[in-house]
Amino acid sequence: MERILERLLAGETVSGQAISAELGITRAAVWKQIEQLRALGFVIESQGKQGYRLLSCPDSLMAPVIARGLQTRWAGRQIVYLPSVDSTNRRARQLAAEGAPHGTLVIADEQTAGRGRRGRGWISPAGEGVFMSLILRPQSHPSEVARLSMQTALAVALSIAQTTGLDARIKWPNDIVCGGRKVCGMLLEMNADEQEVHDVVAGIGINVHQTQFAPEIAQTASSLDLLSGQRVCRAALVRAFLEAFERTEALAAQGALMDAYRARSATLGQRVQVIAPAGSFTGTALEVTDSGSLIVEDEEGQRREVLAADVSVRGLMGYA
Ligand code: BT5
Repeated sequence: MERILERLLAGETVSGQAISAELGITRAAVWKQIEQLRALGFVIESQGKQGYRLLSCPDSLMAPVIARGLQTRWAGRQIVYLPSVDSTNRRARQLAAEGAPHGTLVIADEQTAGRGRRGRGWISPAGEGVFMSLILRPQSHPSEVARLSMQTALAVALSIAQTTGLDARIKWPNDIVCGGRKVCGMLLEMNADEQEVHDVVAGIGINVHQTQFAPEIAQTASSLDLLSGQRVCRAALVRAFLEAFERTEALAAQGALMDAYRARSATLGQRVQVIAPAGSFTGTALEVTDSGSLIVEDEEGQRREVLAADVSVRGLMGYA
């Protein structure tokens, strides 16, 4: 179906006969796939002998729709689209273990067991969000992987801002907030030994079309449609993310990543409450270190290093 869609997206009228010859399938099979695309919301005109022509696309995440006009060198050059999956991170880790190349994107319309950090879940209703995992094969030592987490967060914030006009900000360590609400969570998982990183899977869940939320997140979550007052195109958002990710790599190479990150941070420079198993304290968030931890100056003027794994950080003005 993706091959036919690719041909139709090229904008030409394609004859059933040409497709059947090209793909080595019968004309009846071509017709069946055209019907399947129509059932997914693609409006396809039949022009008798001349063939088929695509008139309009639904809000689809199928690979050829995302790939149309994508301006990247490596990010998302291979896209694995799944209508439904348990977790794109789990699937991406499997594909990475099987040798999937750097930049492969795994994306789904629905997750049945979306994962958050530390055994928490990510609510992933069908057709309402973007659930994706980017496979990265960095040439770096495990200690440098924190940089990828900053790059991912910055790229998501930039792509949301570009696509919707919203002031998307990074809430350390792994959320994107708009208007004080969580619209995105990220989960980076790494496969490494002491010397070498084999691969990193950057998992990203973005709330796009939701108008209702489960009670446990109703006070903290929102969606891009609700906040922007427009229907956001998911494929355009994904393209913007992939393009922004490559830009963040250039920023990192120029030593300019931290400044760009700081400019998009909801946390740095703010008064925060650090909630840790060893006790809570309030202070001012000063910086994120190269290893990804947060430096907070407490009430006594002491600089304290806060590791992402152990704590929850809340702004004093509510969730963000
Ligand atoms: C995260 O964890 O925020 C990371 C979420 C990563 C999800 C992506 S989707 C694609 C990829 N494949 C996966 O399986 N995962 C990644 P954490 O900081 O632990 O936050 C989880 C908490 O956020 C939950 O316990 C809920 O309270 C809340 N939550 C769950 N679903 C949400 C949603 N859709 N919107 C806002 N908050 C949500």
